Amino acid sequence: MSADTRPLQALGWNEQWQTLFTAAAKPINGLVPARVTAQFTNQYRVWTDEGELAAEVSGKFQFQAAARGDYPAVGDWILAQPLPGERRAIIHGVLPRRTAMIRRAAGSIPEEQVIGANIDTLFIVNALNGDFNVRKIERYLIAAWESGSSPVVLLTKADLCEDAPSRIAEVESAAPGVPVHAVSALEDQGRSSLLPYLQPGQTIAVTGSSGAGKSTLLNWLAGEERQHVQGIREDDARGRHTTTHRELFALPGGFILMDTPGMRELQLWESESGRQEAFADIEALADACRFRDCKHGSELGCAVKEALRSGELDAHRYESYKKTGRELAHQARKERSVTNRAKKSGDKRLASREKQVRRSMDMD
Ligand SMILES: Nc1nc2c(ncn2[C@@H]2O[C@H](COP(=O)(O)OP(=O)(O)O)[C@@H](O)[C@H]2O)c(=O)[nH]1
Ligand SMILES: [Mg+2]
Ligand SMILES: [Zn+2]
Repeated sequence: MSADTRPLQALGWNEQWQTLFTAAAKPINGLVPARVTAQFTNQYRVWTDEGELAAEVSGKFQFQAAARGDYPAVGDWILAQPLPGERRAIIHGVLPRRTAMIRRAAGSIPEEQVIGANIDTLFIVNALNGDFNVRKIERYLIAAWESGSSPVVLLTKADLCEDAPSRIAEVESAAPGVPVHAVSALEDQGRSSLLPYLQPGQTIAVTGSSGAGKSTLLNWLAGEERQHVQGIREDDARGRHTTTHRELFALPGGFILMDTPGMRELQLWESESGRQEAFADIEALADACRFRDCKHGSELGCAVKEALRSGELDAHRYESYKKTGRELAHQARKERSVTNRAKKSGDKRLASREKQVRRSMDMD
C-alpha cells in the first residue's frame, strides 16, 4: 500500500501529527499511531494502518492520569501498541490535542469530560421545528469557542419551517461571526453550503439535542446509511437515544464526521473565555460603559443599559449572558472547595469516588 493510501490518512493523519508522534514515541518500541474512533466504558475502538483494534489504556497510563480529561477521547491521536496475533492494542499515550470540546461530566463531583478531540469544525445542530431554541445554541457556542474548533450553526429540517430566513437572522444576531446555514436532509437542500467545511482531512463533529437530526445529517452527507436514525415510535421515557456513543466516520469526500448522542443540556466547564467570545457584542458594549467596573445596574453612562433600552441588545440574550456567567462562577467555587477538601483531609473515600467517576461510563 503506498503512503498516500494509508488508512490513517483517511482519518486526518498528516505531517504535523507524524512529527508529534515521532517525538512522543521514541522511548518505547513497537508503538504505532492510531486514532480513537469510538469510546465505551473503559474500552476504545482505534484505527491503525493495520485496521481497527479494540484498545485499553496501559496500567502506567492509568496510574499517571491526574484527571479524567487526561484519558483518551474520541478524535484523539494516540500511541498504540498492537498485541501480536490479537485484534487488540494497549494505549500508552495521547498526542497533544489541537482542540478539545469539554463539558462538565454528570455527577456531583465537578469534573471535566472531553467529548471530542481534534475537531476542526463543530456543527451545532438545531431543528427548525418546535425544538428551535436560540438560547441552547448560545450554550453550545460557548463550549465551541472554548474548544478551539470553529463553530457553524446548522438549522436542520428546513422543510418543516415556513420562514427559515427570519430564524437564520435570529440565530445570526445571537452568534456574532458564526456562519449559519439552513438544510434539509429529507429534501436534499443546502448541501452546497456545507462543502467548504467538508474538505479532505477535516474533522467535523455534529452536536446538539437528541432528535435534532444529527445522524440523519451524517447519512445524508455520507450518501448511505451509516448511522441508525431514531424512529418516531422509539421514544421512551428516558428521552430518545438512538446514537448511544460518540463515533468517528471516514466519509467518501475524505472528511471525517463525528456523530454524538444528544444531550439534554450541555453543562459548561471552565469556559469564561469561550463565554466572552460567544458574547463578544455584549463585552464590547460593556467596554463602552463610563465606569470600568460598571455592573450595568443604575450607573450613569451604562452602554449595556442603553443598548437594552434602544432594542439593540435583546433582553433574553443579556439574561443568557448573565446566567452563564453566574453558572461558571458558581462551578469554579465548587471545584475549588472539592479540591481543597480532598487535599486537606486526604479523604480516601472522596479520592476513590473521584477515580470511580473518572472511569465510569461515558453516558449522556
Ligand atoms: N422533516 C425532516 N425530518 C428530519 C430531517 N432530518 C431528520 N429528520 C427526522 O428527525 C428524527 C431524528 O433524527 P436523528 O437523525 O435520529 O436525530 P439525532 O438524535 O440528532 O441523531 C428522525 O425521525 C428523522 O427522520 C429533515 O431534514 N426533515
Ligand atoms: Mg443520532
Ligand atoms: Zn454598564
